[in-house]
Amino acid sequence: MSSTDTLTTPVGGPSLPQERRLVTSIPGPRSQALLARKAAAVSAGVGHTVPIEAVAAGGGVVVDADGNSLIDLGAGIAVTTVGNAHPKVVEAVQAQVAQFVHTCFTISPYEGYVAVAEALNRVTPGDHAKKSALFNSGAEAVENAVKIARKFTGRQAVVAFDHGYHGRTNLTMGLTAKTMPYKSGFGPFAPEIYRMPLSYPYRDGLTGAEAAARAISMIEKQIGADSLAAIIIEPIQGEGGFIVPAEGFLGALVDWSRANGVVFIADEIQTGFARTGAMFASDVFGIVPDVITTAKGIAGGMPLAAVTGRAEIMDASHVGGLGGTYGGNPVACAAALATIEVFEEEDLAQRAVAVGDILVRRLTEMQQADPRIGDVRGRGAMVAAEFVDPATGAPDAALTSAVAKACIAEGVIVLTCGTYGNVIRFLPPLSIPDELLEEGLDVVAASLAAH
Ligand code: PLZ
Repeated sequence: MSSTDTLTTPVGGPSLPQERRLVTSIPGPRSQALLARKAAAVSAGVGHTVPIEAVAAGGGVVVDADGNSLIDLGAGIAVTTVGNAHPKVVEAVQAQVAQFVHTCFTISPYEGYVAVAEALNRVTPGDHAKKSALFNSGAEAVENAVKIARKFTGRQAVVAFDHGYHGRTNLTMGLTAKTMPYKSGFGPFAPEIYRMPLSYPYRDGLTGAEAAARAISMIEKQIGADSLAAIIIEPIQGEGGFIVPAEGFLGALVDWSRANGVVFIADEIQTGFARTGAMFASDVFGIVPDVITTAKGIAGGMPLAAVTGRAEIMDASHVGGLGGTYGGNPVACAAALATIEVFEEEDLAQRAVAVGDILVRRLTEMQQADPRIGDVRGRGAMVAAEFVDPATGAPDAALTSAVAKACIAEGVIVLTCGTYGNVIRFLPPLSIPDELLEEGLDVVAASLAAH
């Protein structure tokens, strides 16, 4: 018997009441029962942030099995940007499921995959000829972007950055900077990965040009452009702490890459699809990457990822060199086509700007009242607060975690991030009503004041 049998079946999507509602403490009894089963059945390595049994979600809320309705300021880590169970996505998925669910695109091609590739080639930055390939997860897209860049250049080295996050597979663990929890004990890691210092204005005090010159000088000294296949970087570091590089940093890296035949890969898996107030963060910074990796927001919650890049780079791989059983699954493609339509029809990039204005205004007010917020930063609806000891500027991970836990106990889902674990990030679904966002931020302010 499922734990929701005696509850009214919850209605998903935006028709859910848009309210914070606590009818039990969190976790309530039904959620506790599921978490006990989880502990017994699911690998201990798979953690969870919010101790609930989710049964419905939409607009700006996640509803649990006990009847609690939590304000969602995390969108499943920047995935349900158009909103959970968006009606157009649901309709497209249902229609595709009824038609066919799988052929394997590399066995019998179908239209949805090609249409998603066409859409990606159109909406990604730059007006050069582009091609795409589809995969299942962000990490898989990153792996393939590196394969593609190596094949195209005939070179092997890859540069990643401090605070970077690119996934949990072997190659992407190697690209990811932070050891706990992502890498510790899981090595050995892939060779020919070199890590360079980032631009982190709050902590390094460098201009973008200075930070880029530092990284480029190290690349030239330690690797040499003629050995370097690709530079991979998130335009704004996500898991690493929502770090916005100083003006000019990314542009200088792109220019250097282009002058040296190095493929510049923008990992827009977290920043992509309207999150930062433009379709892609590269647009916000005025850069045109050679290759871009996307996932998360691309398909309204269905698993899909992509590599999109200059046609000559994407065509360098031999036939059969790229693929996978499920990559570009028809149901995920149908969801992506509906999602991309929603982004454009509802002008969600503008909505991200409006959500970002609320986030920055409220967090800046909190910062003025409390010097333990050292920095408020972000672009669009990708905004974070960094918590520090005001006397020394040292990261305060304990405060960060206590505030985040208190928010969740009060029915507001917030996520933390950062190399030092001292950042609370805000990346709500863009379908969240303004009043609910404001109420969520009231809870954040109260939680901070109480600690
Ligand atoms: N690149 C920039 O943000 C995924 C990771 C959550 P997958 N970020 C969330 C966790 O703890 O596993 C991410 C990202 C960037 C790559 C990835 C990897 O995407 O779809 O999780 O493989």
